[in-house]
Amino acid sequence: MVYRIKVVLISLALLTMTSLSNVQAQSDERCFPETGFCIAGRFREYWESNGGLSIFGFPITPQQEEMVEGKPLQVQWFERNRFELHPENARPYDVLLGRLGVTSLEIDRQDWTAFPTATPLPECRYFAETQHNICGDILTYWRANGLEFDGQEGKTEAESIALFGLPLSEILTVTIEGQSYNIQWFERARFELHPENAPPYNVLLGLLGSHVLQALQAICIDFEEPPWALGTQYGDPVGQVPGNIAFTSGGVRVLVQPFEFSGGGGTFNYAQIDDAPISFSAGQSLRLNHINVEFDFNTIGFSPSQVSLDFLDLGGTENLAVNGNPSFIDDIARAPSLMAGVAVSVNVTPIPRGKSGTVMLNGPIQSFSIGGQEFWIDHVCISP
Ligand SMILES: [Ca+2]
Ligand SMILES: [Ca+2]
Ligand SMILES: [Ca+2]
Repeated sequence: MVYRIKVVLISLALLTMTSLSNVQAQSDERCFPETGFCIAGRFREYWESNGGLSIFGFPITPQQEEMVEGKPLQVQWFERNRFELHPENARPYDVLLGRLGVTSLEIDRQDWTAFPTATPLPECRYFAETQHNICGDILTYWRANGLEFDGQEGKTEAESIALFGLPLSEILTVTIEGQSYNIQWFERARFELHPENAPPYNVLLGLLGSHVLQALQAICIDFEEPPWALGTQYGDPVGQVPGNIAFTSGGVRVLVQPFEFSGGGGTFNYAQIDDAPISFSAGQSLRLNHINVEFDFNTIGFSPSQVSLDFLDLGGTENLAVNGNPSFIDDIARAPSLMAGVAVSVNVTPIPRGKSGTVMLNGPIQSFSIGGQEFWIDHVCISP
């Protein structure tokens, strides 16, 4: 996982350099100060003739070569989708869109085939292929937009399907960044209902391109073999002292540090690659037993704006520090919501004997450290 992501990061850096020289050669480019990227050539024509900003969003990368299913392709990412250039295909199939609804659900570890299916509802369009309806304002928006294939005014159903794909869910109520929304998943889009807005802004498309690109650029540390052997220890039992580097992964240096008690005083025991007694993430994890681990991002080549991790807490107290700003919290669930200018949110699921959950940090993060006693962490993901 880490290896693949490093390759993507390196290739993005190289391609950014290549594309700068390409940009100067393009005469038909249209640039967007909002993101600092430009569109040109066939991608510009496609973006402009098939819905533009509301459908695809701003460009968030240059046009660049990327490996797609083992083949080098010209690709450009937008806030809401990804364009691939296929010059071997006749128009309009020389530009293909990513299936970012499906990819986004995979990244969020949601199985769309497990969403509740439905029978046909009155005044809705029902797709037997996926057993879902499209209704109301979403149906109006879905029908009004599409890829312009036939040159005739208006959108045929085939044109709408080519742009959005088939529905993968009924309308679902979900929480996005603390707000509750009614949404519906399609193969290439997430429709969001905004009844507070006047049409056509009462239906908005989710920023799936941004979400998927951020996940691809993330460095995730999962504590799996290789390189981590079950039972590997760090800290006092292997002769390490506070400030020693336990390991480096994806350029992230991870140091061992003393655990501190709420009432003062500290201890320096051990961390261990472990099979947690209760499943909470996937595979092996890192057990923290009276020790802190500090993740240092000063050598990874970008400054993270988001860090997330899974945890299992079966007792004792926790420490959490962000950018060197410590908090000797009794319980990870009571972490302050703001630390050193970084928003901290902790999602908790009660389980027998304790709790599991996720910690999410959003803001400029140079480092963070975390520790506990009967405390495990896994799937530490660091995103630009
Ligand atoms: Ca048409
Ligand atoms: Ca793991
Ligand atoms: Ca605890």
